[in-house]
Amino acid sequence: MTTSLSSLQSWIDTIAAQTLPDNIHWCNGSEEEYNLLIEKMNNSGDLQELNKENYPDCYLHRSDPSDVARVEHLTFICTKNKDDAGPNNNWMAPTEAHQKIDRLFDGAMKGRTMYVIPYCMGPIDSPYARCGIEITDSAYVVVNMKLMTRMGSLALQRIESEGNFVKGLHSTGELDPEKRFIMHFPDELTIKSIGSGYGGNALLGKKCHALRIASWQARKEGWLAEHMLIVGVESPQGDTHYIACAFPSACGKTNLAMLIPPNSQPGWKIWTLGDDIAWLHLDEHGQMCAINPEAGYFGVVPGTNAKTNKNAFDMIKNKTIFTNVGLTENNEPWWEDKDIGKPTIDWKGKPFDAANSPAAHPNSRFTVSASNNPAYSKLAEAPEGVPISAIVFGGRRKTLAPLVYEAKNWEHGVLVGAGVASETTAAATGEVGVVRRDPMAMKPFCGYNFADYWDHWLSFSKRSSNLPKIFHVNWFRQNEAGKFLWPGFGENLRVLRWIIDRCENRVPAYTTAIGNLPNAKDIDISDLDISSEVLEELLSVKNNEWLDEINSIGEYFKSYGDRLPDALNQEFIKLKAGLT
Ligand code: GTP
Ligand code: SPV
Ligand code: MN
Repeated sequence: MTTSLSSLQSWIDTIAAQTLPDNIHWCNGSEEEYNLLIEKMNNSGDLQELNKENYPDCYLHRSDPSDVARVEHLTFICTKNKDDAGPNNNWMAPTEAHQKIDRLFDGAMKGRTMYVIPYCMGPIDSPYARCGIEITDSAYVVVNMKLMTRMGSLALQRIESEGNFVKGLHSTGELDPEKRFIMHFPDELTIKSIGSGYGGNALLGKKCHALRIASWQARKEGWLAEHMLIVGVESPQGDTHYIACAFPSACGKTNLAMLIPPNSQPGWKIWTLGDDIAWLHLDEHGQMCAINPEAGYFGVVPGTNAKTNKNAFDMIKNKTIFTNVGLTENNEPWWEDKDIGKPTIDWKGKPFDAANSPAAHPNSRFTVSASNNPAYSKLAEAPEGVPISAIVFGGRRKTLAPLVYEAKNWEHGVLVGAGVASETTAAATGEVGVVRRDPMAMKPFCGYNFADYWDHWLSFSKRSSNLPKIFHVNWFRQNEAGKFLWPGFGENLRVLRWIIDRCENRVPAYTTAIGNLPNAKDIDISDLDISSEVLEELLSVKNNEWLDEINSIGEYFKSYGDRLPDALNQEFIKLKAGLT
């Protein structure tokens, strides 16, 4: 297969002449193609077939041990002006960046196959969907893209009729951290990534396209590309509210999107629309609507079990690719807190020794099609998306942030989002557990200056008078012994219910300096092993602690200088005044 689109054909020809692959494979996205590539990788050792009886069509991939997470320090936004990338991004001038990375691509695909992957982010017939082509020399990337996106002939047809697409060039190169770069050229709608085979660095449709490039396009075109799950919450009466939540990496998006209501909440149902990325638009009535640009999940494996997330646990029992998990003696995948079986082999393929390393890497992942999810919403395929009632920000905070609070209005909500901080996790290389500012959970993913991004967020209140309400949650408060105060997982439904009650004006709230909090009686804790003191603690706001927080936000905002939107600064001044 080649293409009728000459700009696409000439780009492919140029890249082939530069990278010198042995052959070129245009991906059509068929099941036969998927199966052939899986077989090829199983033969070459890139994949290992898992226990056929209990894990049919499941495979283990072990990545290079130095290549197990996103690499934020090697990720660049290459705009003409440095200030357009902002202090939130690493920047390199486009000419220099091209030169630097092109040298690494010269001859990089010698002896390899170059795969051309046409993909569509979003339902194929959605006006909000956007397409791209990823060129890669990794068959692992191809099969992951097949599970994660609408990939193949239909996407190519759409690209040919639209005439434009995001260009993504990827090679695993030498897997040498010294020769690894993930570069974005928003003006050229181009991504170049070399030296890593890991998810967010290599599956270019995901963070590189659907967040970094898309956030840039979204600003120009008046929409939002966000690191958010989308979940439908259906009440026993049968009405459904859709909620979009931005939590940083490994802070609970997949789990909340697939939540199983506990027995104490009869009649409630949860529908998954998306678990990682949402594209938000205003419709002609000013209603904010969301589509999920993805079609599958690249989820954190450790911690998944029948108690925390039975949907996910069952979903990954067939046609799943596991990356960097351990193995049991009967060749089943194993990870920390799996609760069944024992590991004998660790993620590096060595005999398991608890003293040495966990069996599964803390950032080990599953890749699975959304069609495996028993709670997958039919509306996830709706071209117009679903109406959003609430936007929820959150972070992983041992202290300070209450279980839930509501912003006073849109502008205040933008400040709540801009002020998000969270402990770092294993999803990116670097130290884990350090609190850092992660506005809107987009620190690693916003393709332009955060100051301009906040301004873009603020602009929505001029365009609509019925925007979603904005909230903040924290599932991760701990006591002095390091135990989580809130049970989390399925029980988070109780907090979603309060959020919906607020959206429907069904319950009052009490006003504090930081926003509106639930009265304790309005959070249902029936059947929970939680004392009223602990609930009080979870719902308390300590002004002196918040003053330290707000001062730290103020310091952070200073790095954006004059570009910080005045309306955000005004909200900040109001909040600070309320605390003193
Ligand atoms: P990315 O895919 O990296 O964007 O992560 P994510 O935000 O989808 O996070 P995920 O749902 O995979 O959860 C990450 C980790 O947090 C897992 O180890 C979960 O078990 C744990 N976790 C998720 N929800 C909760 C919760 O409500 N409470 C607690 N204590 N842990 C949770
Ligand atoms: C994240 O780190 O937020 C992920 C995994 O969802 S990755 O695809 O690597 O970005
Ligand atoms: Mn993510």
